[in-house]
Amino acid sequence: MKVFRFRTVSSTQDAARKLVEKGVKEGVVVAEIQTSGRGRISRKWHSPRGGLWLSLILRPKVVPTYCLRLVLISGLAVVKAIRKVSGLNALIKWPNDVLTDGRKICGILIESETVNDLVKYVIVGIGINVNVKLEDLPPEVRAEATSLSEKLGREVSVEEVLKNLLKEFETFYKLFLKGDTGWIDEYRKVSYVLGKNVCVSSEDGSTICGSAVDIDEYGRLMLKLEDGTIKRFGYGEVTKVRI
Ligand code: BT5
Repeated sequence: MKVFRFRTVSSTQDAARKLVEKGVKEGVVVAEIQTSGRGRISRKWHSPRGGLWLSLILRPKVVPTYCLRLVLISGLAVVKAIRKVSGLNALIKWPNDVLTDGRKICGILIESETVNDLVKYVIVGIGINVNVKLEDLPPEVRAEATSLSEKLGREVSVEEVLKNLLKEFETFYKLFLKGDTGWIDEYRKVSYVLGKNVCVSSEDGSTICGSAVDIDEYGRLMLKLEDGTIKRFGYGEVTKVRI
């Protein structure tokens, strides 16, 4: 994948979109600093120097339902890359956070455009706190976040993380394009939520709690509710996790 490098951008998502408009088919945008990094539903993603801030430009010929799988394979690629370069026990908090020791070390954001029910392009944004100093994050974020350098007590090569991440991603992306869901087994093993009692908050403000029993073939989180019924979530935020 071709790498487009920038020092400072508003958001690598915006830079990627501009490249898409110029006709770039596939590639990865990497920046050292983002001045307006974003998370889901207009949340801020703090992106000081030291992090790996990137956006993948992809053009899979799929229906939008499959985009959730892309979020999940991206998380899996991040987990494998982090484990490889640091040995840390990274886990995925469905759908888009990667945690170490319960603290957020990476967030993933997917943005796409659809034409006639087919995805025209997808931009997968991945932010990893590689050498981010926690004092460079606002206090309320710092309390729940960590970075590789913070955990290891030494700096880690951002390039090394990038190289491993792209390698892992390409392997899973090939499976994704073939419709092969063999990666789900691997995903289950590194899930932070499966087997636990969790609550999922949705954008409409509702929160539903239950036991996280599995991930289905579309990447949806399956909760077993108190009355025994199974509810599937394609979107949402896991707010409470109890063993
Ligand atoms: C996410 O949203 O976690 C998606 C983050 C995606 C960031 C990447 S960086 C490259 C690309 N370009 C962008 O502009 N974005 C993508 P969400 O699940 O909504 O979580 C957002 C929340 O994470 C915030 O409200 C904070 O609480 C927390 N947060 C913000 N910055 C953080 C950081 N650097 N480390 C850990 N947590 C952070």
